Amino acid sequence: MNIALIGLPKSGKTTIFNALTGGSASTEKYAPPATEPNIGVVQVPDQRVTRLSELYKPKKTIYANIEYRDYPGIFHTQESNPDNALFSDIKATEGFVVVLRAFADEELDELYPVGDPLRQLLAFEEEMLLADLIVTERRLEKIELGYKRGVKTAAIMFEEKLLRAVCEELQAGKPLRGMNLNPEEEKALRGFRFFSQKPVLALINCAEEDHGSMGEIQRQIEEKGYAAEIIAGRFEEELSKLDSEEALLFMEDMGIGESIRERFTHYCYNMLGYISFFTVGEDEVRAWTIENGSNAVTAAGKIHSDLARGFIRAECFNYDVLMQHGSEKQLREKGLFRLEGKEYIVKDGDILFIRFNV
Ligand SMILES: Nc1nc2c(ncn2[C@@H]2O[C@H](COP(=O)(O)OP(=O)(O)OP(=O)(O)O)[C@@H](O)[C@H]2O)c(=O)[nH]1
Ligand SMILES: [Mg+2]
Repeated sequence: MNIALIGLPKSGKTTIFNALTGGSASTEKYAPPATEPNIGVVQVPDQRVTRLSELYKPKKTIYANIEYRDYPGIFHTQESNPDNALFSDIKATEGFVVVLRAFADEELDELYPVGDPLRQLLAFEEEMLLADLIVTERRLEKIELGYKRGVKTAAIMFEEKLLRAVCEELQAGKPLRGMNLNPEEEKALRGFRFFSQKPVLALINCAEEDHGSMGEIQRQIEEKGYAAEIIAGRFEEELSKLDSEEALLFMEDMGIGESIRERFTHYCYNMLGYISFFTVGEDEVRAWTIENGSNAVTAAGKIHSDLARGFIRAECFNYDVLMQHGSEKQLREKGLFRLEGKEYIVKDGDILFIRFNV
């Protein structure tokens, strides 16, 4: 899973990235925009994997992980140029955490006057729409040119019609993630990796002392249809440098129940609609990530394409049931070890054994 931290300049992206990854990337106030993203991979904290590992005592325990990619402040500074190398990099990520500056800083307000968090988010979205529109219009021009040269297949005509609809949507100021697409249309658009099609979480980055009073701003953003969360970025960065007991005390003071890594894990899974399933055994206990609503074959394919190709059935039980009954042996005896076919929809916390034949 990979997630982009993006937003207008100096919104605190790198500060949050450091807090998340334990890194120490530069957050120099007057530094010009970086040219490369900071990249950090973070293990997804999951008690269930830890418990399963205690139970099965495998040689290897593998947690899921999330790659965070912290981009320099884009748009405004670099124009919405779709040829910008960073753009294609950003587009390859699965979801965007858009960091909004809600901490007061007179110098930054003067250098980068970005307005209140909701304005920042809308401005950012507008830039995404514009970048998508440029890509769409370019493609349409190419198609037109092809028509003139006699290239007019059914597939291209289908694409043209779809892109016209996309254009209309964008020109009306509507992000593409709200468009109702059938699977065929979805497939036709996938290659474009449109910005405004990505799932977005708005992250309100405020000063420590304002952490409890950002509710109204959060509500305004949610009213516009976005998921929104609040974070005190610099405070979190400082926390990440403390040992965990000390950090816990400060978190309690602030009324924060979970570490930034745990919270971000929920944010990212929710934003992307992902769930976890597990494989267990003597060799390895491992967490896997799939889209909620995926069937057993898709889950098998996550593990290895052979498992999907030769899928026969999944033997399965859920983590919670395992914990209730204590051991796999108990589950077998009580008939709770289920056999599931291809169409079975995998649930969060399922433990799967794939039977296959290739
Ligand atoms: N007061 C306060 N300052 C912050 C907070 N987060 C970031 N800053 C300051 O804002 C400035 C920019 O922070 P960065 O984390 O580098 O921001 P950025 O979004 O990565 O900046 P660019 O990558 O250049 O767009 C630094 O001087 C930070 O110390 C915060 O939560 N509170
Ligand atoms: Mg930065």
